[in-house]
Amino acid sequence: MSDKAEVLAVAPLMPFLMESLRAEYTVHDRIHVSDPAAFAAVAPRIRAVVANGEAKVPRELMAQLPALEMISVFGVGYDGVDVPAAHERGVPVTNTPEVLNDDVADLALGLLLSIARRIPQADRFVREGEWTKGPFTLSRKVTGARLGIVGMGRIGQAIAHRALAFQMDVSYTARSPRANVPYTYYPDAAALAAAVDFLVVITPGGAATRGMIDAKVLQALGPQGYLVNVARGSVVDQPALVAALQNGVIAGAALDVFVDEPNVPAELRNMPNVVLTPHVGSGTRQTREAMAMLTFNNLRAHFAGQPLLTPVAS
Ligand code: 8YV
Repeated sequence: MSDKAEVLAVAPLMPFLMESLRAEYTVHDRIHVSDPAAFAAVAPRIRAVVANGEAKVPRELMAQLPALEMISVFGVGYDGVDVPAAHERGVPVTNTPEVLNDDVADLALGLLLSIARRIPQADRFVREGEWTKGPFTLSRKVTGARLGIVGMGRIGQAIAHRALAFQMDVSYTARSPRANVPYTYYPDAAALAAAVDFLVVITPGGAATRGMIDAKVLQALGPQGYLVNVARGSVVDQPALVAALQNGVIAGAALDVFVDEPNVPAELRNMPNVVLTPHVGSGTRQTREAMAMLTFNNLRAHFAGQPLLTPVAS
């Protein structure tokens, strides 16, 4: 038998990450789902789990892995991992912070511009020959508008920096005001929504933020307001959002994340005042390669007995 450490991949991983992993480890690719009998045979030997930002690593899965030593997440978000359960057993969890800040912030601004200026709709208008029949409808000015950011972590701050170039008036909500940022703080999402034209959501997923952007927040955002979500689908009450869009409670939404990815409700797909992207916030070649490297280097550090590069705190 090979002396390579055995690793379980619980999510589809980028080919370049898979290649590096296979060079150093014996990788079992999602066999816990596809082949329970094979999984039962190898489970006692699995020493590490590799996940992505969306994958579930519940306590029950960890309980089947008595030799588990670490969990390396390809993504900054780790809301699918039961971190307390891992830490109880002394199993560290790592993620890929920082390397994707620019891309996610770029996409947030791209989505904001897309929904305000109706860029995808304008593209369809030209392609479908509508221009020859008359002019495109007027859109919403971005420069100088009021931007509210839900979550003022590293990516929230990168979004704010970009918005300043558009002379936007930036405010935010977070669990508590941040000493190092110059923007106006609101204690909750509803108060923030009432004060802005664009509400951008970039807060971690998980139990603490589930359904945070609810009917009340959307009501506060109002009929001239736009929602942009580049965080997690779970942060927005999706049925409430559909109803708000259908009833003109808000003007529009641009969404990169959804509750049950890759399934997107037909109502959202059919609405004209919505822009949709398939969870591609970090989806550039450069950033995904950097994320893969960090995911891999965390594993490597662990197996070499060295300090982890980016462990998740308890
Ligand atoms: C995903 C993400 O990990 O970093 C995160 O939290 O949501 C993404 O970068 C990526 O889509 C891989 O699945």
